[in-house]
Amino acid sequence: MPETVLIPRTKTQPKTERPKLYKVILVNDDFTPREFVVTVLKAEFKLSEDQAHRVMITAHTRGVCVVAVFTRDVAETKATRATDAGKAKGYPLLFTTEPEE
Ligand code: TYC
Repeated sequence: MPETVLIPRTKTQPKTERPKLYKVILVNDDFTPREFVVTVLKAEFKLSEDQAHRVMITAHTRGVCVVAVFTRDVAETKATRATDAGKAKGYPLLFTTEPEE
């Protein structure tokens, strides 16, 4: 009887897919007070006063600024909550989301 040769198989680890990330983008407008934008950035995105001020000024001068990057659900929830905070005060403040390349 021919002998059976057992070859150990190397276990292939199933690859853990990294979730796609989404940018939250702050859009400039002519009406929302600067200080209110800073307050929303600190409250919703946990930015420091300094970080929030830089992000606000960047959006103010360039039109838009990336605030932070999250998984899709978190990005959309935060963008909606931050936009709604402006809406509640009658401001056209807008946060959008966009997938990372
Ligand atoms: N441009 C606004 C002003 O001059 C301030 C502002 C900055 C508004 C950034 C929105 O995303 C924004 N009062």
